[in-house]
Amino acid sequence: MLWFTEYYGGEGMDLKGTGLTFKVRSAFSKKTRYQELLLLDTEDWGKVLVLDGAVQTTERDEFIYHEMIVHPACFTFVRKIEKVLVIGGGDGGTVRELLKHNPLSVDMVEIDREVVEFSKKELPSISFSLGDERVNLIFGDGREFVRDKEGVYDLIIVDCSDPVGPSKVLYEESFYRDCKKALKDDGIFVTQSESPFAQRRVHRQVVKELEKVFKIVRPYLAFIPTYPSGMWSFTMASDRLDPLGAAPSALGRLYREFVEKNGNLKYYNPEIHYGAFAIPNFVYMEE
Ligand code: AG3
Repeated sequence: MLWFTEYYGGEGMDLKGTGLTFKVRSAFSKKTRYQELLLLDTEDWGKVLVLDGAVQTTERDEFIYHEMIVHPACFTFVRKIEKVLVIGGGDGGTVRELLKHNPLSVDMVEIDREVVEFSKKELPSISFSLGDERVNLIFGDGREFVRDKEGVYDLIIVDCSDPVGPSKVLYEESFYRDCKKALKDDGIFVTQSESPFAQRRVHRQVVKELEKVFKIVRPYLAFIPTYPSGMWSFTMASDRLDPLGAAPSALGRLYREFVEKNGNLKYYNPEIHYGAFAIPNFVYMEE
């Protein structure tokens, strides 16, 4: 019998002696140019994609992460979403959810081509939208890509791994500044912002850096069972649009129209939209 444990305790982790263990039917691993890629076929979670020892996505709970990194921002727009940029997101789950909002185009800049190719083959239920004609796949460095863009995007989503290895630069103030410049005036920026319980320092740092750059910064939560501690966060930032400013009646109407076209979502709904922004006291308390 084979078991895999993600051990918590690396850089940025406040938990030092805890892990999450999966019973594994089979495993495949490969070193790419950027990281170690591992695919597990597990008893409980379906296929699980692991990068450098950190669980990125599982077939059973990926819907939570991917719905929550996309829909709160998309339902904050009252106008049509035209151009979107995704940085990272190699498994394709973020693009799959984005396309439900019918943007004109999605540029996705992923550093590791092999993660995309591998996900296309092994995780089709997550990656199937990557072949859509509105999606422009760019293999390269997202940090570099945004540097010279100005006023292009309605929405930028950073779907990255922990701040170690290739993702480290995606947690810096200068990157957030370049993203703001790449956005239209009423654009929205969203990043995954780690676990407020297991990586509280990193989470707080993300929020602090974003507050230096954007007028409105709103961290929010989702429950993701296979990530460290299960308590996960995202942070939305904008100079103009506030997810809590959307009128419940208008948002409810948009949501009903959305569901008529796309069918029901599995996690996000209008109640979650407002509720997710409620943060427990300990997260921002001084020690
Ligand atoms: N990206 C965020 C994963 C972070 C998980 N961290 C960990 N297991 N230590 C997920 C990418 C999904 N598209």
